[in-house]
Amino acid sequence: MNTNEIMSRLQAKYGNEKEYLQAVREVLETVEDVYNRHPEFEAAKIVERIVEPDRIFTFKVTWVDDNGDIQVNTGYRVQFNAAIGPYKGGLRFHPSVNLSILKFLGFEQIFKNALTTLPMGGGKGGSDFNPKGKSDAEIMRFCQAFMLELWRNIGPDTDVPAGDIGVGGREIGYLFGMYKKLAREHTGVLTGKGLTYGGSLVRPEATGYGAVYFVQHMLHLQGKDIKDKKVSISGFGNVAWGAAKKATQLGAHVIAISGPDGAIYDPEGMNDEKIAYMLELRASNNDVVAPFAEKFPSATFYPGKKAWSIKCDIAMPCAFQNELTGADAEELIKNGTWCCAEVSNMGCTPEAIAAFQKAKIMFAPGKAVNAGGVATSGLEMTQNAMHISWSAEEVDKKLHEIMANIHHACVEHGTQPDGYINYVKGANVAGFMKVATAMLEQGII
Ligand code: 2IT
Repeated sequence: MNTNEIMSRLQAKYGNEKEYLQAVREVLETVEDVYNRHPEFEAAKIVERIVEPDRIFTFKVTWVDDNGDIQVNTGYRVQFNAAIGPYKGGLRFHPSVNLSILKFLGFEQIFKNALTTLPMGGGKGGSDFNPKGKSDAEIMRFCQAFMLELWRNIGPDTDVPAGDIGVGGREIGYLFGMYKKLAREHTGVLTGKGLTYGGSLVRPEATGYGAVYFVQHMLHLQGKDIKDKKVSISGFGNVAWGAAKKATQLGAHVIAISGPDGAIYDPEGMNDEKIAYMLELRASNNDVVAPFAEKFPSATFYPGKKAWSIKCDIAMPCAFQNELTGADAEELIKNGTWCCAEVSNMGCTPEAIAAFQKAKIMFAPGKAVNAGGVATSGLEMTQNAMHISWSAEEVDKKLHEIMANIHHACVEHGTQPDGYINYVKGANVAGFMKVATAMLEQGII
């Protein structure tokens, strides 16, 4: 295969799908040399097949707001690849949601899920619905209307959605309630469920915890430890919360968080009270981080600023795709940052990744670092299928093992002749090879 040739074909067909093209290019560029050592892949047109979703559902979601006005949104589910298991991936509710974003997320999910070692294919879905400022009753009505369309296309062995930006435990509860009413089945059709109806302990924390476990492995390999390191985190949602909690538990100082309105700098770092307040802020549905500085005198709010302008050892983007640009990376490098672990999906632009790699700074991509979230969803599916529930210790132990394995796979496939570990290449090659082999063995379908 030739990445540029494939990209120009995709460009001609999907030229307006920027994020999707960006995600595909990154994977193809890094797997090209390994792929080309396998003529059987080329003969089976694995690359041409893997870049196209199996199918995409698009549907209208009509609901009534608290004023009695009718609202219309668009819902989607991208079923990208099921070579190694049922489609699996989150639902995102955010006004920016469109096909390009869901295709990039679904594509990334294929390789991330393969890295977890669990049997899950890749998928993603969501809506351009904006949860900001919506009442609880509006959220419920929207979730019910969304599921009224989606339910026919999902199932515990077909496609298992979960949360993502704008979809947390509350939304999963409303979605699950409606699914159950329509399907007349109580199954593990969604993950991220509440503990009283089939959810898994540690699932809410898993993405952030897993990310910090991954960082620990990166650091240990270089003879370092996370204790006493200064960590900057962007975002203040579920993922940022889990990362802040685990990093703080391990003795790191989380000195920055951020929101769409600006950044919080707190030289004293996080503690239990501040971490708990992150959840309160998020639950308010206002999408602002400024009140953090009103509540905690040690914290300062910088309107319109990103977390990346603050000096830190370790940067952990936990918010949005392309949130850390080339200029941000240069600023971090200038300020002495020596490790960046991408926790958001495709959180760094290609220019940012190139800058980190050029400076030989430790950098690991989202599909490896944040895989603990979907891995724990996989553990939730297993518990549901077995009709049992594991203790928090059991789940956390399995999460630890999975993150260690992912790190090992990245090192195995990404170590360069000079010793620098290209985690992007390592993650892509390890994930891709597994899916490509599964596709090959299952014939032309
Ligand atoms: O990006 C992700 O991996 C998620 N939003 C979680 C997906 C899942 O199925 O738990």
